[in-house]
Formats: sequence, structure tokens, C-alpha cells
Amino acid sequence: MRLSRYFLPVLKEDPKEAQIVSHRLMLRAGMIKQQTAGIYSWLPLGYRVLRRIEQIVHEEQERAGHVPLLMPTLQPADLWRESGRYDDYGEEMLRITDRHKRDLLYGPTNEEMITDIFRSHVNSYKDLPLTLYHIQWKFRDEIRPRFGVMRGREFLMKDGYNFDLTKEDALHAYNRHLVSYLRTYERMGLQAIPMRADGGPIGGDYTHEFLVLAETGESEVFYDSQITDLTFGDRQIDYDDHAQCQAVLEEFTSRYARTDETHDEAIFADVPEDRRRTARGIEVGQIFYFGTKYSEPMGATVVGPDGARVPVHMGSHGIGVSRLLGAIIEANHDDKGIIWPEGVTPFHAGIVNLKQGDETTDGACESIYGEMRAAGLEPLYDDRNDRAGAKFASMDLIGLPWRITVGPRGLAKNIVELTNRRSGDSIELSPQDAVARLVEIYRPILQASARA
Ligand code: P5A
Repeated sequence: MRLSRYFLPVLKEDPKEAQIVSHRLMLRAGMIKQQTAGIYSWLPLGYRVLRRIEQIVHEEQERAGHVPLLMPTLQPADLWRESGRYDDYGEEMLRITDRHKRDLLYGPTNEEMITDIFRSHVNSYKDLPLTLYHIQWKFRDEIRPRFGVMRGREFLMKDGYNFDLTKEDALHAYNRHLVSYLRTYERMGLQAIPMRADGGPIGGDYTHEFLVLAETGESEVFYDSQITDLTFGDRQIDYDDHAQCQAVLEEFTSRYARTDETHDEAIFADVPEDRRRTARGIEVGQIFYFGTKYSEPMGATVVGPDGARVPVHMGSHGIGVSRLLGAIIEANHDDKGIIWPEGVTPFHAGIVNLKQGDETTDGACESIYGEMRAAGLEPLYDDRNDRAGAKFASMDLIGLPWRITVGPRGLAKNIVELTNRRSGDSIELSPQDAVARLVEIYRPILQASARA
């Protein structure tokens, strides 16, 4: 992308309404625009990151054997009357009446609708196990929408639903989700810790939230510091292997880690004092097992092996896709701006032309730009006629992990500068070597997508 043809409305001043750094940086970097409380337009840069996050989520869901579909945002109220949640959900639900006076709602979640799809089409235990998911906008009329996309009213969620014959199989689906979520967050450069939580309006008492530690997090959390040493890494996992998934769950949930909803001082006191931590966290996902809570009242049954119909065991599993942008920025920024992890960056590298209009410099930038694209990388080329300082400031603000700086003085020695956004370290390389180095850096990231 050439910046001269892009739409990147960066702000020079700090917006007054933003109380936390991720909200401030998303507004300043021209990623989002608030349309009304808790409802945002996604401007091109924000939309690019959103799409990258969605792509990682899709890849890891499909790797785990889950099947994508797409349900609508609007739902008939009658489905929710069947489960009994229409009245229970309260004021967070946005209720709408159409011209025929039929009650609709803007879905805050999809347990009822997916259960309806299941009961319409699945009849036998032989079609199980089944996990269906989608990535779709949700609406929750939060009493206090705040912190930008972190607590929106309209927000993007990946929500998945498993259908199993037995409780044991459904718990395997739970474990499978836990494993796939660990991989998903790590690919985004995040450490998200599974913590025992509360079922809330979704239901079920077997549930974990995934939390990213951050001072600005809305949840208070209590944990054994040893848990922060765990990483999932590049291990190979067979998602059909019950024992393997169970072992990962045990590894990641055996140490004390709870949100304030389930925190128990007496058990916490057993953790050695020097490892006890109280902190704040951002909830970026939650998984639930709730058995037959929806399948029973809604008649989602299958014919079991002995010929009798039984309600299916279910769970649901959510990732806060739009909230993740805020969480990633909270965990990755400095006083100059955002520092994107390589897995989610909107562009792989910026190219800064120090002397726009100079034939040699323009030519060198064009070749770097072309070579990067030919190698499957997406550069953002700042080809505007602007001061070097202003170009550097925008690049730092929008947080691309790498920058190639090209100017006539370096080119006279066949040299450009490759700068790392996080460390600020620069190295001098020939233009060809700079591109080759970036190809090397991004190889594992592009391969992770290709393998999925
Ligand atoms: C699981 C999937 C559910 O809704 N039903 C379907 C279950 N879970 S949840 O925990 O309530 O939501 C899942 C994730 O969505 C994000 N989230 C939000 N993101 C931005 N703004 C909001 N107002 C908001 N509410 C929830 C969280 O990341 C949450 O973990």
C-alpha cells in the first residue's frame, strides 16, 4: 500500500475522551471512529488488524476441527422465550419490533439460534461430535461502554458451540477449545491465562476465562506466579486425542488462577507467599460447559446408540475479537505509539522515503516495495512529500514492527536502514539484504497460516 493513496487519518493531539492507552492510540492512529457510545466504525488500518485477528481465529478453529458458518445479527425473540432467557437477559438486550409487530433482538450471543439449527438438522448420535462456530457482531447494551473497543456495545465475537452425546465427550470439546485458544492467543503475541470464572448469564459452573494481564484490565485476578512461566509454543497436538487435550488443560489450570468472582482466600493461602499475585486482567475469551441447559427446553435431542432420544450435551466458547485489538495494544506500546506483534501487524514493514522526488531514492523505494510484495509481504510505503521527522513519527505511532529507511546518502553506499520498532535498533544493509532479512523474519508467521 502506498500511503499517498491510503486513508490514514492520524490525529496529532491526544483525544480527550480516551482514558486508557489502547483507546487513545487507536483513535490517534486512525484505526477507529466512534459513531455513538460504544459503537465504532473500523477505519482501514483498524480493519486490517481486525481481519488479521479474524484470520488467526479461523485458522486455529478449523485446525481444531470446528466448522464455520454464519448466523444473522438479528434473532427472533421466540427462540429466547423457549430457553427462558428472553426475560432473564434484562436491559443488556437490545429489543426491536419490526413492522409486523414481531419481537426481534440484536443477538448478544447465539446459544438459542445454534440449538435451533442443530435440532432442525441433526437426528442421530452418529453425526456427533459437532462444533459449529462463527465470527459475528454482537450487541450488548452495556450500562457503561468504555475504553473504546474494549467494552463496546456492538463488538465482534467468535462464538462456537459444541454438541456431544455424553458429558465426557462435551468435556473433551471444552478441553479442545482450551488448547486451541492457547495457540490462538500466542499467535497474536499474547499470553492469555485461563482462570476459573463464573458462568453469568450464559450458565454452567464449569467455565474458564482467558485473561491478559494489564493494569487497565477490568477484572481483578489472583494467581500463582508460576503460571506466567507456561507457554504452549509450537507443540503438535492431536485434537481428537482426549488424553492429550486433558493433559494440556491440567498443565495450564492446575496452579491457582481465578477471577474475583470465584476467588477463595483460603485456597489462595496455600500458594507460597512469594508466588501469590493480585493483579488486573483483560478478559479476551471464555469457555463454558453447561450440559443440557439449552438442549432440554429446546428439544435438541439425538437418537442414541440404544435407540432412545437423549438431549445433547453442550458448551459454548467465545473470543472477544474486537476487544483483542485493545488488549494487544495495552500489552504492546511505548510513549511513541503502538508496537504490533508480527503475527497481527497491519503491514509487515514500513518503507520511509527520505527524499521524495529524488529519482534514485524513489527508484530504490519502488524496487523494495515491489520485491517485498513479490515475496508475499505487505509493505506500507510512505511516499508522501513530508518531512522525515513527520514520517518517522507516523510510523512509530501506527506501530509496524519493522521500518526500512531509504535516503540518497545511504544509497550512494548501497545501504538502507532496517529498524526494529520495539528495540529501536537499526542495522545497515543493502536494499536486497533488507528485503531478504524481512522475508526470513516473517517466514514462520506466513508458514503458520499456510499450514493451517
Ligand atoms: C461464549 C460464546 C459468551 O457470550 N456465548 C457464546 C458465550 N461468552 S462471553 O464471555 O460473554 O463473551 C465472550 C467474549 O466476548 C468479549 N466481550 C466483549 N468484547 C467487547 N465489548 C463487550 N461489551 C464485550 N462483552 C464480551 C469478551 O472477550 C468475552 O470473553
